[in-house]
Amino acid sequence: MDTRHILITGASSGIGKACADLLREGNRLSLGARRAERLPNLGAEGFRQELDVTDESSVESFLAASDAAQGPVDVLINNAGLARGTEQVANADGRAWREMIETNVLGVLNITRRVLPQMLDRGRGDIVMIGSVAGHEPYEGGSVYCASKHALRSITRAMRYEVLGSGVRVMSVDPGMVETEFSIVRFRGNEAAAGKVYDGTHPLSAQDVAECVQFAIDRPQHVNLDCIQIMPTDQASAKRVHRRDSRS
Ligand code: NDP
Ligand code: 8X3
Repeated sequence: MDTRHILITGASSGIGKACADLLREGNRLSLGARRAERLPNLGAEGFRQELDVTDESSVESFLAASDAAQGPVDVLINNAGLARGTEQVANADGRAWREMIETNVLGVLNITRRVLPQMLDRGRGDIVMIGSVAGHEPYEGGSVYCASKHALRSITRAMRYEVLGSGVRVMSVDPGMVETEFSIVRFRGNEAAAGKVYDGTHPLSAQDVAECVQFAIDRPQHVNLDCIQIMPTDQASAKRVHRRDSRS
């Protein structure tokens, strides 16, 4: 088989789902998320199964089944992630802190640790992290989400050093504001508050980000796109956003 086996975490929504839609043609996909019923149906060509990246036994059973169905992973897209809440440290919720660290940091490590050894043995493989502008600059009300994405950036860099000379590529796509379910999750289901994030501005679409992922993994083997930072034209930093007709 000369098609690639691409594993996408968090493929039930947003950027992960857009990656699945864009990359399904000509590749063998494995898709995971907790809401398995929302994973795109790829028919006989693809593999999909419930996956909770924070749960080591879920990661283990997902990878055992996807390996049996599709063979070793050629490309791992570490996309599953979330922000929960906008509270400042003085009045934040410790469960939300744990959820963000367990998903955005430990979740990525759980799955990467299982996939990377096979890539090293085979002398090839791509790992793409979905980072964030929040991994480059902290902002108030986002201390732990930003810390999780800063941690991810450090892990990505350290891994780049660790795999140097092996043929494995480690890349990161770090977007600014993307209109997905991200803000609905962050505002705990309050769709009105989530909608205000995008009021009067033109955010990125999930497909804009997926296209960067596709570009990165389609470069020739000797090219490693270490970090692609992508922002809406209307956004110059995490909190500096141009709004035309803000209703907020
Ligand atoms: P969405 O909320 O639309 O998608 C998040 C995805 O992550 C869902 O498919 C969700 O699936 C999955 N997920 C969350 N927790 C887990 C878990 N424990 N195990 C497996 N899957 C999980 O948001 P986005 O598409 O925007 O977010 C994708 C990534 O992009 C995240 O890492 C986010 O931090 C990052 N990002 C987003 C930006 C934005 O503005 N939207 C900007 C910069 C980065 P399910 O709930 O079914 O498990
Ligand atoms: C999501 C983008 O600006 O909300 O990572 O941190 S932001």
